[in-house]
Amino acid sequence: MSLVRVDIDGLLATLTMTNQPKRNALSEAMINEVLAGLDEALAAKVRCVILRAEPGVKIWSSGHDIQELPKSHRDPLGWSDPLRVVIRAIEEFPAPIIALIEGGVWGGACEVALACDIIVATPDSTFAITPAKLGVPYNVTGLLTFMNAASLHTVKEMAFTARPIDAERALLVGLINHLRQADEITAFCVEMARGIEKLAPLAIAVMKEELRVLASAHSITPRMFERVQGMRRKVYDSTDYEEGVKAFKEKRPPVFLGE
Ligand code: YXS
Repeated sequence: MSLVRVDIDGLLATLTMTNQPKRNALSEAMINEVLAGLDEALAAKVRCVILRAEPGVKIWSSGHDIQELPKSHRDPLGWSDPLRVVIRAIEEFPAPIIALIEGGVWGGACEVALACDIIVATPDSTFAITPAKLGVPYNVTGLLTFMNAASLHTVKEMAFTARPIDAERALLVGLINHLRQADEITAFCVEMARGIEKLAPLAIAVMKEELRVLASAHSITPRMFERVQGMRRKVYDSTDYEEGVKAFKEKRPPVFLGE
């Protein structure tokens, strides 16, 4: 069964995540289909992509597939982790990607949505940064995605409380571009895409890459990076990390002991 439907209509590609039984959890298989969809869109020389779930869903995506997180003693968000790969693919795709959001967006899926270029959401959408719920030491470039999408205080509140924020608050803090009702959001996003199609694709592609380079331009010395990586290792080696993943699998609240 395919996990992502790809529809190419002229210069617009729509990628629809279709694994509602697992709440569109970002498994390696799901991510590989998103990557294949982006490759198909690139080959078709599309000028805009819409990334969405099926209309009317309650959950856009429940984030990284927790069943695929390493049990312990291995970075859960290393360079080649599928979530990291798809974030980079979205950021480097040479045309705008519109995230059409309905329902809850959780954890790594929140980063996927925010890595897109334009975010349009329905009023029932929510956005949650969830590492603290699982004991996951989020990675530096992942946190930078969030920092580029909202103020530091907003990111800290979302990360330290792990509580979802609603679409109205997300619009207020600049996390999303537009709020649209469920019965008009698709037409709104398609209309925006059709407008982008009429503009100069080379100019847009180079501005997208310039903005990516500028947004990622933060000085961090090798010593600082190694120090942070060492701190992260203590977390993914911790019993708290193991407890977070285990509690989810056992469908119970985690008990974190800070060790
Ligand atoms: O019991 P079955 O086999 O039907 O499977 C259930 C869930 O286990 C499964 N599922 C997931 N499987 C793997 N990874 C997930 N992230 C995930 N989410 C859900 O899907 C089936 C239906 O789920 P259920 O019964 O809970 O649905 P619901 O409608 O009652 O609740 C939907 C959610 C999204 C509120 C609930 O599933 C949930 O809280 N999921 C986890 C959300 C979350 O914490 N995501 C963060 C994943 S870790 C991540 O993204 C990063 C590493 S980090 O944490 O650092 O941000």
